[in-house]
Amino acid sequence: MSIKIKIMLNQSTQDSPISPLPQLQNAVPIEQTETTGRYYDVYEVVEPNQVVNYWRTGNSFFFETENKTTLEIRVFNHDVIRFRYAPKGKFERDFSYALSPTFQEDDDQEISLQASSTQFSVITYHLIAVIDKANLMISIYDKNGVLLNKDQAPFRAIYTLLHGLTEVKVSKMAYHQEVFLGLGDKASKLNLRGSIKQNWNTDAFAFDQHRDPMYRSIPFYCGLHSKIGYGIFMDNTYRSHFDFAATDPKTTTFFAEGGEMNYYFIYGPKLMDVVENYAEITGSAPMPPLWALGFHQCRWSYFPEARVREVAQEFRDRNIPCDAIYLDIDYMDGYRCFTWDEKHFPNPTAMIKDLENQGFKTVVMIDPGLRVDEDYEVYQSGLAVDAYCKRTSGELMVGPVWPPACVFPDFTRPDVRAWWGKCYEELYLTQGVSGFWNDMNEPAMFKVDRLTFPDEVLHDFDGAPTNHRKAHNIYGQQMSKATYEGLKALNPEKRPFLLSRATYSGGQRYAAIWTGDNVASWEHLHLANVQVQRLSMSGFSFVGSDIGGFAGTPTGELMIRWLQLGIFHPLFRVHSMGNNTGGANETEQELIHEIERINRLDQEPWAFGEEYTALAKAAIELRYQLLPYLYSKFYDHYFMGTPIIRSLVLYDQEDPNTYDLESEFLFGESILVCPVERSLYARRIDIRY
Ligand code: NBV
Repeated sequence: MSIKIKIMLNQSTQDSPISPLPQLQNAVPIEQTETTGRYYDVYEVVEPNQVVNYWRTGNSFFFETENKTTLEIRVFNHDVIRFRYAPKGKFERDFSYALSPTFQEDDDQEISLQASSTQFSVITYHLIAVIDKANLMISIYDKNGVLLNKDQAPFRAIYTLLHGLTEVKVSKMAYHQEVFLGLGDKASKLNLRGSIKQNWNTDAFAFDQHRDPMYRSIPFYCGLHSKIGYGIFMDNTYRSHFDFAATDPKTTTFFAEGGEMNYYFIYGPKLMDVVENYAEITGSAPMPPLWALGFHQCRWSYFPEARVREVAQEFRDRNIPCDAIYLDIDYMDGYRCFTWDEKHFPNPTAMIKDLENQGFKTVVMIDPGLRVDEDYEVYQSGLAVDAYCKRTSGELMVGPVWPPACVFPDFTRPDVRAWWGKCYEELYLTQGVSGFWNDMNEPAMFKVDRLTFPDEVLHDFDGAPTNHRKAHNIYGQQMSKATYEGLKALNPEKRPFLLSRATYSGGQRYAAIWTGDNVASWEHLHLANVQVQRLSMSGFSFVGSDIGGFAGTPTGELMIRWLQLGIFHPLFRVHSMGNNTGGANETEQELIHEIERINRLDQEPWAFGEEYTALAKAAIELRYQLLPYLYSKFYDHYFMGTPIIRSLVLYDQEDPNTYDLESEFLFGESILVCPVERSLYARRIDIRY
C-alpha cells in the first residue's frame, strides 16, 4: 500500500520529467509499478552497465555489457568513426538513405585496441576513442591528447508500453563557449549555442527565425572549441532533437524518437575538413547543366501561356539575362501532376520550343499528391502498381492538398521510384521541359494542424516496412531520388535539374533546394543569408532563397538588395506568391486571375521602376560575369565536397571574431561578400533572435 502512495506522488509531482517528450510526461517507471496496478503508460530506461565481453570484426569493435547493450565502434577512416548502440543486444539492419554509394571504409588502416582495468582505447592514426568499461561512456582525443568530445552521461534508450522505443539519446560535454554550427536550414542565428532544435520536415509557410522544425532534416552539426573543429552526424530519420548547451550550458544532447542511435564522429581539426569529410559520407551535388546556374524567374503563377511569353519577351527586349522560367501549379489540369491545362496552355510543346529559341529553359512543378480521379491516367497507373501509401488498416492514405483528395506514392519502395521516374517521360522527352520542381514533399497536407500524414501510415523503407514516424523525414529525399534517377534514365546524356523543398542528409545528391516560403522583409533578407550559409556547411551547396520574398511585396530597394545577395547564391531565383489561386474553385480562380491582370504584385527585374530596373539588370549581369568562377567552384564542391558558400568561421577558425559573424561570407575562396542587409531609409531594423 505504501508503495502505491509513493507512485501516485511520483506521477503528479514530476517537476523534472525524464524527457520533454509528451509520450513520457505521464508515464511511470516500470520498476515503480505494482503487478496489478494500472497506469497511463509505463516506461523502462536502458543504460549500459559493465562491459563483460568484447570482440573485433574487421574495422568494427563490439562491446557488450552485462545488461546486454552492445556498442559497435566502426572506424571508417582516420577521421570518421561511427558509434552504434543496440540497447537490447540486437542491431537494426545496417541501412541508410543518407550515405553516398561511394562512401567506403579504408581497409588498409592501422587500428589497435588497448585495454586497461577501467577502459578500452580504440586507436586510429588521428584519433583515440576511449570507452569506459563501467558504462560505455566515450571520450575522443586527438593524437596530441586534446579531448575533443566526451559523453556527459551514458547512452540511454527509453521504451514505453504504448509507444515502444521512444527515445535514443546521447549527451555530450559542451565546452565553455563552444560554438555549434550546421543542422541544415534553421532560420535562427548561425551559431546554434543556446538553442534547442528539432528535425521533422514541416511546411513552414512564412516562417520566422523562431520557427522550428523547418522543411528539412539534416542531423549534422559541427562543434568548435580550443580552435579545433569536429562534427557529429546522427543518421536517424525519426523526429530528432538537439539541445546545444541550452538547458545546461555544460551539455549538448541529441536524441531521436525511435530507431537506432547511430552517429558518426567526424574529425577536423579544420571545420572545412569536417564539412568535406561529411560530404564524403553523404555525397555532394552532381554537376548541374550550366543554364541552371544562371538567373531564374519564377512566380506563383505565370499563367496563361500569353503571360509566360510576355515575361520572356520583356527579358529579351530589355536585354536582361535569364535562363529559366518556372510554371507553378496552375499550368496543370486541375492540379493533376504531369498534365496541362489545355485551355490556358493549348500547345505546351510549341510554347516550350519558342521559349527555348529565346534562350529560356522551362521548369515545371510536380507535387507528390496525385488527384484521386478514375479518369486520370497517372492515378490509375499508380494504382496498377500499388504505388500509394496506406494506413495500417490497408486503406489508402487519402488526404487533401491541392486536389481535395490525393494519394501519395511510397517513394521508399524501389519499384515505386522507378514507376514515378517514368511518369516524367512526356514532359521531359516529348514536350521539352528542362527542369522540375518538387514541392510539398514534407509531405505537406492541408486541413489538419499536424500538416502531414498520421504516424500510422506505412512505408516500405526499401524492404524493411515501417511507419511514418521513421519514414516522414526521408519522404522528400526519396521523392528527389525517384525524380532524379528517373530523369537520368530517360535521358542519360543530360544533367537533370531538380529543385526540391523537403529533404534529408544526402538529398544533395539529387536536388537543389531553396529555403522555402519566406517573406518580403529586411529580416528575411538576413535570414536568407544565414540559411544559405548554414545549408552550405550542412552538405547542401546548390541552394538559394526566394529572392524578393515569397509572401508579401518588397520595396524596390529591398528587391535590389536581395538580388545583389542572390548573385552569390548558387541557386539564383526570384519567386513570389502573387495573387495565387491556391485552393480556389473554378469561379474564384477566374476572379483571382482577373485581379492578377489588374494588380499583379510583380517581382520581375523591371517591376519597380526604371531606376531599379537598371540596378537589377546590373546585378544579374554581374552574376553572368561570375559564371565561369561559380562553375569551377561547383566542380570543387562536386569533386571534393567543398562548400561553395563559406561562412567566415570556416575560413578562419583561428580568429574568434569569426565565430558569430554571420552577415558576411566567402563565395568560393576568392570573393568576400558583405551584402547590404538593412534599408538606408529605415531608422533602425533590429534582427533579434
Ligand atoms: O505551388 C505553390 C507554392 C509554391 O509557389 C511555393 O514555392 C512552395 O513553397 N507552394 C509552396 C504551395 C503553397 C504554399 C502556400
